[in-house]
Amino acid sequence: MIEVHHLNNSRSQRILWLLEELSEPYSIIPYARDAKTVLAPDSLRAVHPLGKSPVIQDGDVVLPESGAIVEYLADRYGARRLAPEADAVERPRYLYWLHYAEGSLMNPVLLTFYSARFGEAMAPMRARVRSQLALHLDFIEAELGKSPFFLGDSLSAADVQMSFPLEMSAALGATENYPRITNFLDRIHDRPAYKTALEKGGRYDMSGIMKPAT
Ligand SMILES: N[C@@H](CCC(=O)N[C@@H](CS)C(=O)NCC(=O)O)C(=O)O
Repeated sequence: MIEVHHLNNSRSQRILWLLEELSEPYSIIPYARDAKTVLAPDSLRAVHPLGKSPVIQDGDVVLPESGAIVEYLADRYGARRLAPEADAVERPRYLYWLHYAEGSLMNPVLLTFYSARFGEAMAPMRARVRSQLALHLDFIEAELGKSPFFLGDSLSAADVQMSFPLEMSAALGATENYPRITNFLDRIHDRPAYKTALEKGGRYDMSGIMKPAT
């Protein structure tokens, strides 16, 4: 059975959600963030040297990096329900969103997060960081005007991958003027698979890690 090394309030929540959408059995190995530093416990380094979550173990395969995990699970267990075939016309757009989430969007999201956590030290960067995040959110808002999900009319693994940076943006108070992004988040949060993943994964509240560092 697939094992998910799951850190609370983290990117691994979307892996649980994906596995629920796929109806694929899995077990959760839980890890708790340090209350003060919000970093993962050292025990996660025994699974992978970076000690970050998510990591999955599927037989002999130990796979970190959520984009790689989402792509692997959707291809291997999705029976093409959540990922287009390699030669499908939608495949390039699918790959784009899959990689964009961590490769581009998380960059201004994380810098905004660090601005909130490490206030004064980040102050000189704040205006640039805000405008970069707005650039991305404007773009995503326009894209969601073309179709309700990132790939069209139904959910794909790209939506799962995009969920975390958008949830984090919402927790940072950055999505209030973006009705389509807000509606996208409302719709995914309403899905039975999402709700089941939340029940299994435990508390998922981004505001908990947004507090200024002391
Ligand atoms: N790009 C990686 C990022 C992994 C990552 O930074 N995970 C965070 C959780 S959201 C983590 O493990 N943080 C705890 C720490 O850095 O100690 C991915 O998408 O999997």
